[in-house]
Amino acid sequence: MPVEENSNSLQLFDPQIAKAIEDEKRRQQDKLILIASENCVSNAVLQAQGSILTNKYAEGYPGQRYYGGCEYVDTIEELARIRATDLFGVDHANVQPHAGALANLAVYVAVLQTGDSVLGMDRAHGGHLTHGSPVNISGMYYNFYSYGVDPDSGYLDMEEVRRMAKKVSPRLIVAGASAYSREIDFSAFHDIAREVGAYLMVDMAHIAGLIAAGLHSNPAPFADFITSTTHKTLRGPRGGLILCRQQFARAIDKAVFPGIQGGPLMHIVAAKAVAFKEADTEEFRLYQEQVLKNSRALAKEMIEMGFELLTGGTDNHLILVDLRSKNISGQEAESLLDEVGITVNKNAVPFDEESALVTSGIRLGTPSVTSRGMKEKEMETIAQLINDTLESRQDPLAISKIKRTVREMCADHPLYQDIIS
Ligand code: DSN
Repeated sequence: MPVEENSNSLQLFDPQIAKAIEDEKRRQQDKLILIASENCVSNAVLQAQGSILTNKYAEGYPGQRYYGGCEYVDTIEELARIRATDLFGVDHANVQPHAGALANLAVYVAVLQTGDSVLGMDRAHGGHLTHGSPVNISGMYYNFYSYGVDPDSGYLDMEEVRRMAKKVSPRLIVAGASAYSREIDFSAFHDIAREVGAYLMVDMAHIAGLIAAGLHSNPAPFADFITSTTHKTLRGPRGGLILCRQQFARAIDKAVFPGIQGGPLMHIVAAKAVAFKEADTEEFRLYQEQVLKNSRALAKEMIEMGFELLTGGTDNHLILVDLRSKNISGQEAESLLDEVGITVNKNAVPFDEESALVTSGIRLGTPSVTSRGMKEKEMETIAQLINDTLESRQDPLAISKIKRTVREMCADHPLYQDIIS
């Protein structure tokens, strides 16, 4: 059978996978996705990502490949690199990392020796798995120490960062978080790194879209290395990105390939290029402004409903809710909320006494619902629905009513035009 004929018939050839994709599409349409690291991409990004570029091997870099026939993928990768460097104002971009975790690993491989000291944010305080968790390769191969947030305010404690940096003399300091709702002071991190003679890496994965839109300070003037994913606030395809000063370009490129990866995923690189182009538009800037407005509106309403938020609010796209005063675990809240159609993730709060699988908090983010066109009014309703769900968990009638309201809100804000509710 000609490949085209075969590949046009997913439904006929593999109905199980076709059905699972349709079911997932329906799930995304019918639920309010408040997972702070998720978003929904444009049709242009989807088109590039689902293209025939998946057929091409292109180990190496534009102009220096290990395979023939790379003239068009060279164009694509060059466009992606130029757009990324222009967007964030940096010298060099490597657009090949398959994921944020691999972008981080590539920086470690480029600048560290096994056993070197590194200072990163405590995962239990909002840091990331790849910032030195003992179960991750970062924590296994390097000697990670951690800094955390102030126990009273919940804000990053820069004096603690300085104290730790002086104590452990790290070769690298990692700034950036996956569950921290306040602006990060990259200039202060830079000063501390210089004081102790360390490199500074900023993992901007969560806030990359806000930075691209000029709504969060840009780490470019301060960091030696910037890593990111491309699929969170940046709203591109699932993947990673490294930005750096020119002096580190060669070391970073070598660390990505042949250091830790083989062939790049050229369909993803093309989709990244599309996303960088989208991020350079006025429409994207307005979208990010709305992400922030929505996050603040959600925070305000949650506080009015009696929820405790870490740091008492937010400067970015996410909020962290401490559920200890509500007498419910993060795990139970996640499951109850998903049941009514509100998808969140349980999240440890700083100084949490529960295990990582139970936790005392939930993390809520606004990128995905904002991509669907929801605004402050909908955020107020969502806060009310979250409160009602947790308060009425024993009341099947109230729960049915909440489910109906969620469905109606989702139907009013279609995810993609071809999904008709
Ligand atoms: N797992 C992502 C998050 O949810 O924040 C980070 O990689």
